[in-house]
Amino acid sequence: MERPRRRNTALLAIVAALVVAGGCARLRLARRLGSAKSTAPPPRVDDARGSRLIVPHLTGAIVLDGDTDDPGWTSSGGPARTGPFALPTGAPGRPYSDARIVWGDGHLYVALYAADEDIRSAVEPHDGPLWLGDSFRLVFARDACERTIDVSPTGTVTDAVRRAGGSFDYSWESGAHVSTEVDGTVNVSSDADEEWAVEMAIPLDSLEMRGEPGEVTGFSVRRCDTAKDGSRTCAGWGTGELEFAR
Ligand SMILES: [Ca+2]
Ligand SMILES: [Ca+2]
Ligand SMILES: [Ca+2]
Repeated sequence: MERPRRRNTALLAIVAALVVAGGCARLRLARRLGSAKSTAPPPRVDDARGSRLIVPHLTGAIVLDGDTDDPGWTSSGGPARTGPFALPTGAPGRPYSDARIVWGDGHLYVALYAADEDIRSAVEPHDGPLWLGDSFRLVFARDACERTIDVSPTGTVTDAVRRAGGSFDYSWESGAHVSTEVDGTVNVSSDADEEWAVEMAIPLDSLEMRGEPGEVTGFSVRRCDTAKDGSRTCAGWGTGELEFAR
């Protein structure tokens, strides 16, 4: 019997980026002027420089439909690849996950893949605690600002920013366009699922990036999974850096 296949496309409005970008910019300006509080904790930025992914520029079109058969993903010189996500011990994560990344047209394009025999998605609204279910988390760290984007199998996004190690501000909006494809039945554990995937485009403006060759951002990506027996595993790539190919 053919497995049910479901696609969910959630296009999120590109809003409010300038408000938050201004916040980080203000912090940098304050530091230049010597008025930033010296008691602020050090930022969690680029604390491990051992791994750097060189991210190629887009070489073809990408349509956000959950499938990664677009020229932008498949053409020669194709995307940067994290390879299989690993556990904190360095051992390969199970179930398998990986990420592919390219940049261009003012966006960072990310394809996320998750093998999963029991897909569980937190039934939460935008900016809710998606990490209670299966989910990916992308973290971008630049200029004392850490931006996190969580995405669920059903394409819901929770995004937040924190400055200089402070608390997360969920009013920040990444403006990420997200499409997912699910091969299985979400939140039905009585059958065997296969996988889910995310295709997303993150406006570089919202990451305070200009979209120029040689630009670098701190980056990590993690996927947490709840298995059929209820056990929980998180595996990922980074903390490392992304560098836009020159
Ligand atoms: Ca596609
Ligand atoms: Ca799962
Ligand atoms: Ca948000």
